Amino acid sequence: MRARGNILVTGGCGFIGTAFLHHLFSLEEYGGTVVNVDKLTYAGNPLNVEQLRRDHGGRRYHFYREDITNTPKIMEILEKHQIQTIVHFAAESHVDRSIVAPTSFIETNIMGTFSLLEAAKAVWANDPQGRFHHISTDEVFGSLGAQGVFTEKTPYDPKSPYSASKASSDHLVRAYAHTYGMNTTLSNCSNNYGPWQFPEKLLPLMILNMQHKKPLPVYGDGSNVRDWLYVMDHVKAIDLILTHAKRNTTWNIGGDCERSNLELLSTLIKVYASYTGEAEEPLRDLITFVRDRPGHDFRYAIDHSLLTTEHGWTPQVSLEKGLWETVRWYLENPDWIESIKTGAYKNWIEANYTGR
Ligand code: NAD
Ligand code: TDX
Repeated sequence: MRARGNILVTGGCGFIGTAFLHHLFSLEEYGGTVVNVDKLTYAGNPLNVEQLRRDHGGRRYHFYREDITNTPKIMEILEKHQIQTIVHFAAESHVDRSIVAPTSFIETNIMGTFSLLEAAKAVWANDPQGRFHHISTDEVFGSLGAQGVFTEKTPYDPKSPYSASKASSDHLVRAYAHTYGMNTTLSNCSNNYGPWQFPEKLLPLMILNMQHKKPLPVYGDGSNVRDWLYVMDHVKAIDLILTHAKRNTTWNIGGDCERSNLELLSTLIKVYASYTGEAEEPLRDLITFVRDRPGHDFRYAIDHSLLTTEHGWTPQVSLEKGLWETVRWYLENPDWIESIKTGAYKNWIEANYTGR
């Protein structure tokens, strides 16, 4: 087993980064230092990790409000905290935003990853153990028809500004391993869902709209297919890769849970109605078909058999159980939702984090 050592997490105030930080601090056998570097864009909410800050802040947990494109600052952090592992989540992550305003996707996803690689290359020049794990998406493989699956060998064919920027960052990571001998690993995962996801993404958006009896906007005819994975299953797979995978390897991670958007919504409505005790029919009546996303990828499907065969990982949380937990979390955390709606968490950031 490879020791994790001290870990730098980028984007730890976002959806999956938050889940990963909570996972790390739940591990009895891990006692290392964890540093969270996050620029706190609209998607980064420090309330997600406030409990970790209270319990471990200034000791095992450190936070820097910083842009990953700031190479000298990242080098300073890597040296100061003697980081042995980087887990790189930070990104612009929403496809719709990338269609409307792609610039920040190029800056963060491409230039930001380049900057991190440069910083790690410089600081780890004499340390072949330093591991750079890059978090990527199945969207780099493009769009499938009704048949077929993405394997680790599927050629890249990204279709949106988001997926093109992620594909570019994947290529940079592999190029740094090949050219400079850097110790890297990379994972391409399917659609995640669970607590802390910013409510621009399909599932939290639908849950909150159901709560307020607002229309449930389905793009096109709702036949597009995604493979859904509960976020805590994803972060366990990442940790397994950090601790067990050989250097310069790539891993697909998926949920064995392909659903069309309409099928997913139908299950969500069932779970939501059962949780709240409401009737399903009035919720179904909220479904509204809207203009399709431009260039909308039709289907993603992930073959994760390599990770299963080599390291025994499989998704543990069923869709029904995961959706139940997700509905529960969004309905039981109105303060979190309110902080986003009112922008109050941004004021809190300015009061607490500016200049630190
Ligand atoms: P998110 O949008 O919820 O969070 C992104 C985080 O990165 C935020 O906290 C934000 O403040 C931070 N960030 C953005 N730009 C930054 C910058 N320049 N410097 C420092 N921090 C910055 O995203 P997510 O859904 O948690 O996704 C995390 C990673 O996982 C991304 O790389 C994404 O491509 C990948 N991924 C996501 C999914 C999914 O379903 N959400 C699936 C597969 C892969
Ligand atoms: O209102 C909506 N209505 C709708 O029909 C929204 C927001 C989405 N959709 C559709 C589009 C997709 O087919 O639902 C599906 C899921 O949409 P998103 O939640 O926007 O996710 P997706 O575009 O599939 O990308 C997600 O998974 C892969 C993440 O946002 C990416 O960061 C990740 O890489």
